[in-house]
Amino acid sequence: MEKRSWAEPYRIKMVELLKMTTLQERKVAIKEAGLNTFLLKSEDVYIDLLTDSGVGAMSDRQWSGIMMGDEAYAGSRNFYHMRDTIQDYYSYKYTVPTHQGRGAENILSQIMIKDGDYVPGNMYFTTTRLHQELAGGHFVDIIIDEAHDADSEHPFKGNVDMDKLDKLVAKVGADKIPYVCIATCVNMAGGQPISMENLGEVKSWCNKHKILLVHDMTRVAENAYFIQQREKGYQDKTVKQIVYELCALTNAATMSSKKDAMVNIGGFLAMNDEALYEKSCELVVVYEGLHTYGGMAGRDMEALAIGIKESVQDNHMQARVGQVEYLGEQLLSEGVPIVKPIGGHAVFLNARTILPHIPQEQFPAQALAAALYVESGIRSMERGAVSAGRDHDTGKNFMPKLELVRLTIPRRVYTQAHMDVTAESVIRVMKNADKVKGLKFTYEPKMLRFFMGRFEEVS
Ligand code: PM9
Repeated sequence: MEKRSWAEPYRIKMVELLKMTTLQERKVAIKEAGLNTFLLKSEDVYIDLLTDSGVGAMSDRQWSGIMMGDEAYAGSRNFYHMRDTIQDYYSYKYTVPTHQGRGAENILSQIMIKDGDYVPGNMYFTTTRLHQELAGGHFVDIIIDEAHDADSEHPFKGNVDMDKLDKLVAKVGADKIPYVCIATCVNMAGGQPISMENLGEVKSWCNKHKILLVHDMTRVAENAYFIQQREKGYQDKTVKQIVYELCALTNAATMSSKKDAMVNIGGFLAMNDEALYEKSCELVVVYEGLHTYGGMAGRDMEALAIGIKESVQDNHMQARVGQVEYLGEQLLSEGVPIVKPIGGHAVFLNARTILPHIPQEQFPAQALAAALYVESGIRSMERGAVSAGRDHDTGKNFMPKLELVRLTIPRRVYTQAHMDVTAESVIRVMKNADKVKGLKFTYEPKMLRFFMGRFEEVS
C-alpha cells in the first residue's frame, strides 16, 4: 500500500531555547536532586519528558483566549464558556472548576466516601488513591490481569475484569461501594485504553447495583483515538463523537485539564446529578474558590474551553499519538523492552528487564531514570515501587508488577528529532546497564513519596 505519513497539523510560530549541559554538570545536578528527577531544576534539563501535565504548547487561539479573560470574582464570562463547552463536548450538565485534577478528586472523595468504603478502579493512580484513602476508603484494583503484564499485547489493557467487580460486591455489599472509578487511557498501565464495549458493561453493572460510575477523564481523547483505531464499529466515527459517547456512559467525572485539554493549569469536577453538584459547590468554596472559578483565573478557563475543542480533532490526535508511537517503535526496533502496545501519552521502559541485577526493593526504575538523565539530560519519571508507595493499612511497600520509567511526551512541544535523540540516549544507557546501581531512600515522605523522596546508591 502507498505510504501515508502523518504530520503535525500546525506550524511553529515561537520557540523556547533549550540549554545543553555537560556530563559533569548533570552528575552534580542529579546528586543535588537526591537522584529524584522531580527535584531537578528545569533549566538543567535538555529534553523534558517528566510529564505531559501542564506542559503542552497552547495554540495562538488559546493565547488569544488568555487576553479575553474576565477576571470578575463571580460569574466570569469565561466560566460559562467553559461550562457550555464541557456540556457540548463531554456531555456533563454541571461543572465545578478546580485548580487541577486532584482538587476535583478531593471534593468528590470527601462527598462520596465513608469510613470503611471500597472504591474499585481500573488500576490505581497516585493522587486519586490517596484522596480515597484520606476520606476513609480502600482502593480495589479491578483491571484485567493483562494490564499488569508489560508484554501483553491486549488492545484494551484498560478494561475492567467484570469477575473482579462481582467478587467485590459479593464480599462487601453494594452499599459499601460509593462509586466505581474508571480512568480512560489508564496512566499507570502505560497509557492503555478501555474499550467502549467494556465501559458499557461496567455501566450496566453499576445500574444493576445502583452504584455511581465516575470517570477519570484526564486522557479521554487519547482513549477515543485508540477506540477509533482498534474497536469494531468505530472506524467511521470521529474522535469528538467517541469522546462524547464515552463520557455519556458515566455519571460524573474528574478532570486534570493539564493533559488532554492542553492548558498549563486547571481541572474540574463535572456531573449530571443536581444534588451532587450542590454538595460539590459547598466544598469547592472551602478548598478552591467560588463555584464559578474554583482555583482558576478567568483567562485560564477561556484557554481551557478552546483547548477542549482542539483536543478532539482527529488530525491532532493522529499526530499526538503518532509521535509517541514513533518513539516507541524506534526503541522496539533496537530491542529495548517497553510496555506494549505503545501507549497514548508516553513510552514506558521496563526497568525490571533493563536492570535485572537490581532487585525491586532497590528501585530499579528510579535508578534508571537518574541514569538516563546523567547520560543525556533527558528527564523521565519513575512509575514503579517508589510511586506505588506503602499499603495504607500495613505500612508495607507495595511491589507492583510494573516497574517502569515513563518517557512522557508533552503535546505539540517536541519534534521527531527530539524523539530520535531520546531513543539514541535510551539505547546508550541500556548498553551500560550493568553499571547502574540500586538505590535506597535517604528521605521518604509519608504521602506521594515519589515527588520529594531522596535517594542514594546502595554500596
Ligand atoms: N497526572 C502525570 O504526570 C501529574 C503528576 S504525577 C501525580 O501523569 C490522572 C490519570 C492523572 C493525574 C495527574 C491526575 C491528577 C489524576 N488522574 O496533576 O492534580 O494522570 O492535575 O491531576 C500527572 P493533577
